Amino acid sequence: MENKKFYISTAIAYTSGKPHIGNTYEIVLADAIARFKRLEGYQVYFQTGTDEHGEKIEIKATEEGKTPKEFVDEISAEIKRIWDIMNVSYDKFVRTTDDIHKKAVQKIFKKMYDNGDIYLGQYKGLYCTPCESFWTETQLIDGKCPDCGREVTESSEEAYFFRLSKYQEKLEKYIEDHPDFIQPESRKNEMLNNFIKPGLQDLCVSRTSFDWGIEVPFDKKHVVYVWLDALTNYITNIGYDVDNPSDEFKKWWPADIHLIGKDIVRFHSIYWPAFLWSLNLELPKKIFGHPWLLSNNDKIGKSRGNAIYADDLVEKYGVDAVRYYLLHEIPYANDGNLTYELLEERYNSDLANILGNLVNRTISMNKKYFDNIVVNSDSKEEIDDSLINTVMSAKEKVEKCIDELRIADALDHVFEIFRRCNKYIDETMPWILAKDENKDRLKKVIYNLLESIRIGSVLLSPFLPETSEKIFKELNTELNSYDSIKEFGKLEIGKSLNNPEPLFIRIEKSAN
Ligand code: ME8
Repeated sequence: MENKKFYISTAIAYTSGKPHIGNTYEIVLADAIARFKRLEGYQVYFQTGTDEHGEKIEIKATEEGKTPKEFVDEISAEIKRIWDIMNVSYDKFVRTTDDIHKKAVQKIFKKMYDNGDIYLGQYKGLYCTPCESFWTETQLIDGKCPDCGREVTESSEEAYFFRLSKYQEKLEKYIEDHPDFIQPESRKNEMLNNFIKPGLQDLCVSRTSFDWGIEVPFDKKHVVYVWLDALTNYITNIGYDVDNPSDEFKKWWPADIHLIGKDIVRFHSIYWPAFLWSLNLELPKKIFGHPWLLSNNDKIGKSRGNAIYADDLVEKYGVDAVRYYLLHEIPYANDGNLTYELLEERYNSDLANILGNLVNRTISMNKKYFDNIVVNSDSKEEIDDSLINTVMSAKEKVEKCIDELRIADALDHVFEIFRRCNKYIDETMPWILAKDENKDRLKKVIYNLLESIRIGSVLLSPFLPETSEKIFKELNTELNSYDSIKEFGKLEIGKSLNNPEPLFIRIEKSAN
């Protein structure tokens, strides 16, 4: 297990503005997976970052009276700040304006030109500036850009083209032979039926109409198309070099998962495989196009004015409450919804009631009955087995859900432990045991609860790391590894617990 590696990446966010809660969802989702894999003992490499070139950014910078570099420096720093606020454990935060990336992209472009996959031609088409995409007449919807619904303009320019058409059959076969390559399945079918099977045209991979991009090394009036620039981030930043790929590259590539939003599956499952084949490289193992987060059931847009930002939510509710909502409320394949009201409902019902109360009540009872010392006894009843069964079967269920990328379900299985504990308190009624001076039974019941909370907190740690940390501190234990939850009953007897502190204080009424 020690040598097993796991490379997970997110999309690199456009530095066109502050990331909204939808963009933030992706990074938190990736973080939970990365943390879980680390907990399981994998060597993990988790890469994220920013996508900084293109006409749209050049225009925005000019509007703000800044150079493109000044502009992207600010926004990239802001994106990183938000990822950090969300407690995201990335290993590398990459930028497409980094020298190492730019040089590697130039070499990649040259290699594709030398091997005949890139050639010079003439581009005529309908161009959508905000999306940086050329469209054909048939792709338009009501004469407008099919992605954003805005006007497109007729454009013609000398351009380099990538022979995408050459890879059509290979791609179709690959996707059909590797049913797990694109997930969820609905996205795979969409790619095959709507895009690949109808035919792939060669792709325009250079622009001359603006400057803010990576120069084509042998023809300086061209800059490299942003998607060729952006997609290669997954290899350039782990040391890919066309002549001499580094050991780091050999170690990590192919990536295990590219986690991206549903809108950019097309770029990752069509362009990216073809680019990689052109370089004679393996494909990533999986591309997962997650659904979107809506705000009040409407698409969130940086430009729509309905954006909710993670830092505002964290300030109000705390980082783990926001992580919980994002991880729990967005289903595997359908869009999720966010409102302040829903968030507060979840906060109160799950975090304050089910988890917070349980921990507080249990540690308080231990304080009251046993002076904060962990005790145990030989008492044993059927009800104990039922609790222990639920607790001990959770791990396998969580693992399976994580592997299937069903993160919301995984988190639900963790909460099954806490729910079962609450039920166990109702069933065993420790206060009656105390009143009846049934000390042996009381010791067992409280011990079982403390140990179940510890095991639950280990499984919870990839999702809500800060909360788990607090619980371990209250339990005064360092038993937080995956190994430590293989058996029930490891929590050390005789130790003194710390005083309980409320983990989540109920929200009475929203000010929003
Ligand atoms: O697409 N809910 O960058 P980006 C969930 N630079 N996810 C959302 C979302 C929402 N409401 N809105 C956007 C780009 N996303 C490119 C990527 S990768 C080589 C280049 C997701 O800043 C979106 O699907 O527009 C994408 O995966 C990520 O946020 C960044 O979006």
